[in-house]
Amino acid sequence: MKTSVQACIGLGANLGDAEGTLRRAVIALGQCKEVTVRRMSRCYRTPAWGREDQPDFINAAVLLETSLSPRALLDLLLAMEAGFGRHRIDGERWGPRTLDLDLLLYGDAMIDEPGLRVPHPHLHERAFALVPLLEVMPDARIPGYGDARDAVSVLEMSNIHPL
Ligand code: PH2
Ligand code: MG
Ligand code: MG
Repeated sequence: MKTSVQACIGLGANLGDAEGTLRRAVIALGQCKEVTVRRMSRCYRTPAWGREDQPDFINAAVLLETSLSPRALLDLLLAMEAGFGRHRIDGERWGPRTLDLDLLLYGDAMIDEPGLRVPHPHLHERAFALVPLLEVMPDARIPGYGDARDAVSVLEMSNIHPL
């Protein structure tokens, strides 16, 4: 039997039909034979973090099981972003996008390689990622940090609204 690992993906979008895009992206993920989607969180409206001169985001998270390596899963996520019309702009950080799929957690792995950092390096400071993550994985631990619940407890959450 192939070993499978639990991974968590954070989804975000703030261009076009953001909620529809997130839902279609989860369906597309589940159609990949190496991926089983176990749970999807609600979709949340969240204020833009990091760069505030852009529309609110819709964010969600999914818990999945996969036999893909972290690198292969990342490549799948990047290919899906492109398939949903995401055009990366050289040097642009935290800008508006049609779809962002971030690998938040991959089992209890800690990875720091070019283009691939797990847990996601900003996870513990982003309520828009932690709130949906905790919905699909209430006991989530962030390797190298601690409990996701502790991370979210010190963040502003009043502006994270389920749709
Ligand atoms: N993603 C970013 C930057 N800022 N803000 C919110 N609310 N949601 C996001 O998904 C998001 C963001 C970069 O990936
Ligand atoms: Mg992101
Ligand atoms: Mg990303």
